[in-house]
Amino acid sequence: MASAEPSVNFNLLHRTCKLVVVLCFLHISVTVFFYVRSLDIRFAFAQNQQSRDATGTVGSTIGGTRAAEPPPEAEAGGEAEDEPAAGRNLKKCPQTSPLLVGPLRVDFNIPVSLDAVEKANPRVGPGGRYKPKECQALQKVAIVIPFRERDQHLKFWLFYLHPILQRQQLDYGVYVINQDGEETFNRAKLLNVGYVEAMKDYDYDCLVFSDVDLIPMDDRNIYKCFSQPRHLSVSMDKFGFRLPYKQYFGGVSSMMKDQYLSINGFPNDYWGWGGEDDDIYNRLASKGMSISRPSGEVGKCRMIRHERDKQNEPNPQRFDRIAHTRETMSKDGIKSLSYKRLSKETLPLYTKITVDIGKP
Ligand code: UDH
Ligand code: NGS
Repeated sequence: MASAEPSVNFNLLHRTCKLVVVLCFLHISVTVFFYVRSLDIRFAFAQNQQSRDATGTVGSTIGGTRAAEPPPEAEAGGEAEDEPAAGRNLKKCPQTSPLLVGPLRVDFNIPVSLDAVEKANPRVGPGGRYKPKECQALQKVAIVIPFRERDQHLKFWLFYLHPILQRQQLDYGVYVINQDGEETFNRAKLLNVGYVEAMKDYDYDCLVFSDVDLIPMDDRNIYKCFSQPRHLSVSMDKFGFRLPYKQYFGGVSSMMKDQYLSINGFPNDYWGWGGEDDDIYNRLASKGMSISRPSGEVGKCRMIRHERDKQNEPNPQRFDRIAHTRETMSKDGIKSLSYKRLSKETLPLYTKITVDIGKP
């Protein structure tokens, strides 16, 4: 008996020590894992706020100033007129931009000021216009945002999207279509106005329609047009990074000018929330078009959380209307659009067009 006791104690001690070593190992592994992951995220975040030229030179724009940059006026981005890029003997940009960085961190808890966004994007010209100086962009893209009283969301949109769009080597302009007054909101009609107003500025061949509160989480999700209409916001955080239903066409979408015109644009008669995106889907389907989409991985995006806006209650007529798209689409659309433009402001990061679009 006397000789058994120390051996029991020793076994116990030995097991306890083993357990402590295993726990320490686990603790260190978890710490290292999260540390490495945070480095990844920080790196991706930094990348999003950088723009690179075609030679691969990186100019950091965090916090504003950029080293060794030519002054903004020497850049091609600010030109409002259709300057012949071919005349400058520029080669076409490649199908896949070499400047893309892939997944991005998107965080809405950081302070963003328009001044800082402006400083961080010196190549973006008045009205939110840009075109690459290193090559001739493959498409001229008008980005149209329906808008009313979402200034905080717009700041985030500009902060995240300008660096992304430049890395995508697009020739683009940003159009914020601001609904004047207090009447019920009408998203699709504002998008039609955006089409008309953007075309007055430049010979755009592609339209991207984006809600102001949606930010892509991967710059490989190219804000351009494809041989079929494109749905870009396919994998939203609020839907658990899934498509809510197969026909869903809301959030961010793109269409070539001729695709848009072939469906008579969008309906003007959806006042309030819901259904207008389903009507657009019905229009496209009725003309035999299909929807092109990026993969779920590339199409990930975040929505800025918000409450329902004033004067944008669910539209009780929406179900009836989407049941009759085929009958109504030839009468209600871009051909029958009427509105009054109240102002056009060519601001440093976007063009703001304020309109009276009437009421239901
Ligand atoms: N929009 C405005 N101002 C408005 C209403 C809409 O700018 O007053 C624009 C904006 O670009 C927005 C888009 O129209 O991203 C789509 O409108 P929405 O915000 O009504 O659509 P969403 O599906 O929200 O984002 C629906 C209400 C969610 C309520 C959630 C309550 N927790
Ligand atoms: C559908 C709406 C769409 C809307 C989608 C997602 O039910 O307009 O939900 O809405 N269609 C109808 O109501 C007929 S969301 O969850 O983003 O608010 O886009």
